[in-house]
Amino acid sequence: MELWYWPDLPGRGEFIRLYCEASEIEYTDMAREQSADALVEHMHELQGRRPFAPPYIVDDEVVLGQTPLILQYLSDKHGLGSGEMDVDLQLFQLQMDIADFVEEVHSVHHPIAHDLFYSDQMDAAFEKAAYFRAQRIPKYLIHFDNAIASSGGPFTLGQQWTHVDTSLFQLMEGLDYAFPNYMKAMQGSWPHLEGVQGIVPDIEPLAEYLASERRIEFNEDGIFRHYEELDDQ
Ligand SMILES: N[C@@H](CCC(=O)N[C@@H](CS)C(=O)NCC(=O)O)C(=O)O
Repeated sequence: MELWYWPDLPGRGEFIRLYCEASEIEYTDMAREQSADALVEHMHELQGRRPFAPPYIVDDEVVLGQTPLILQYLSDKHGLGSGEMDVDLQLFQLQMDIADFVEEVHSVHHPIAHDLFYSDQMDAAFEKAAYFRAQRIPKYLIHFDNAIASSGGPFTLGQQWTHVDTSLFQLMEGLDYAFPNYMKAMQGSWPHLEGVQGIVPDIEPLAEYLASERRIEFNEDGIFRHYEELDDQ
């Protein structure tokens, strides 16, 4: 399977990488093997009902974008779901909630336009960040915490981890990176989620990946960016 994503940032691609690594699904990280230019060229070559933006996968005849959909597809294909349609759809629903939240995280440092630099929209970002920390982070994290609690934990499906758990791990890591003061002050507010964050790295193949050079560190080109002025002061 080919994974196409920007080579120098974790971004949305990392949600796919983590799940593949944890589940030992083989993939080639195409733009990391080739280049960002190769990704742009490859996207241009895709025709018709093509993905709007990376990440996307090419798996024989299947060409799919949208992070939640890719994860659901991989889970179904490899028999890694719950085995019950209603539960798998709820996992997909949670994955879409995560995607919505990820978009909001991005819009904190890019509140006006995707194509402008952060430095061109800092004032609006400062205002947006205060609202985001006060209202949106708690609203989403309590929602995810409740989802885990309802299964009895430690994962979203009790003893069985799924793509939702690897994604929640990445989400929490990203928030810790972007808003360290806020996350420290709020520690203990979402204990089940913090539990998932602590336990996901113990999934064996994942531990190896996380310690490897293949794991891309968070940086200021990605979705989770650390700008001191956007964190609690
Ligand atoms: N909803 C999509 C969003 C995809 C997306 O926005 N990808 C970013 C990179 S993380 C991109 O390259 N966007 C280009 C654009 O929006 O013009 C998903 O969850 O995968």
